[in-house]
Amino acid sequence: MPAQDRIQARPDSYLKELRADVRAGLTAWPKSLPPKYFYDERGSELFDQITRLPEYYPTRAETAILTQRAAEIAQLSACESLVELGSGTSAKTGLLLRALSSGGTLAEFMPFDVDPAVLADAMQMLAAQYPRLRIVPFTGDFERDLGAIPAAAGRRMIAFLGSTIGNLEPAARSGLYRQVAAALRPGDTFLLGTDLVKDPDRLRRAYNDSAGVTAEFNRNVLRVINRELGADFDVEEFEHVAVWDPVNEWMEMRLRSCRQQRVTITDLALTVSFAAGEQMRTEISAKFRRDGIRAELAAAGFRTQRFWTDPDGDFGLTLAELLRSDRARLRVPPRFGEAR
Ligand code: AVJ
Repeated sequence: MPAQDRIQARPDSYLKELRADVRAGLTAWPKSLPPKYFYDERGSELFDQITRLPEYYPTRAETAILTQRAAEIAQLSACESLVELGSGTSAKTGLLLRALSSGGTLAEFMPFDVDPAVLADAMQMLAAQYPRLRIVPFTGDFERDLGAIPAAAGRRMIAFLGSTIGNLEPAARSGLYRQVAAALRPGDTFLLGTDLVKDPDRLRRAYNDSAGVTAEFNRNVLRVINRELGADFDVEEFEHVAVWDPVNEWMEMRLRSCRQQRVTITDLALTVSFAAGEQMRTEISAKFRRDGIRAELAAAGFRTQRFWTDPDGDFGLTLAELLRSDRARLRVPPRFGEAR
């Protein structure tokens, strides 16, 4: 058996942050809730179902790119350590792991996810499939806990697939890229999956499927709050809404209150009112353009090495190399004679 350490990043920080986020979101106007709280066991299962819906193309498109490019990615990154952010069930990871393992360089895999249950499942599967790989699951919030990832001995690649980056607004995205850069050394690589701007009708269908799975997924955040914070959301009294914002170029999921209602969140000693028809934002899912991705990454010190899409041009996968050292990123002038 390989050494399989389990790192738990501040385990009760989840509840503490949930309380703070829910209080902030429900007392603001307009109300909002962060998307990361969709993913309890049921939420992760619902998302898994979403990835198989006919309308939800991103997972299939990204898988197609990875299938075609895995060997090239392995060769270009030549990494010994792979960190996957928001790894979920690690389904797509299999493609990368196979390519990186047969390339012979990979020694360590760190799946990083908010949901420990999903990690435990993935762990079991991967440990059986890759007996020589050191698997170190990491429960945490990728917006906050990347600093806790131990440094790698050799070359590292951080993968952030599925366009989960699109859940963040531009300022938060650049914060994340900087954290990713800080967990890498120059020459290390960042593999980023991004859904691309396309026909709004297709986007709206992808986020409002005919089987109603996305609606259940959206409402699941209310179930999580009911259970974790002793709230009494009447889940059926909130309706799923998905809108395309053409200015920000992102899809927005909202929950619309079907009637005037009051909700009590016992653990917060908080009661909030919803007007009939009031909409609360639960997720943004930004859609990207090639040049925008390149520019965002460049601002954090990355040089785009490759940009691939699926044959339909629906989804983008970028492999970028970290150029600048910490010293340069922190705007510390180089010492005399030091290369920049
Ligand atoms: C897992 C964040 C990439 O934004 O498309 C799916 C989540 N939301 N359907 C996305 C989601 C609605 C998904 N991500």
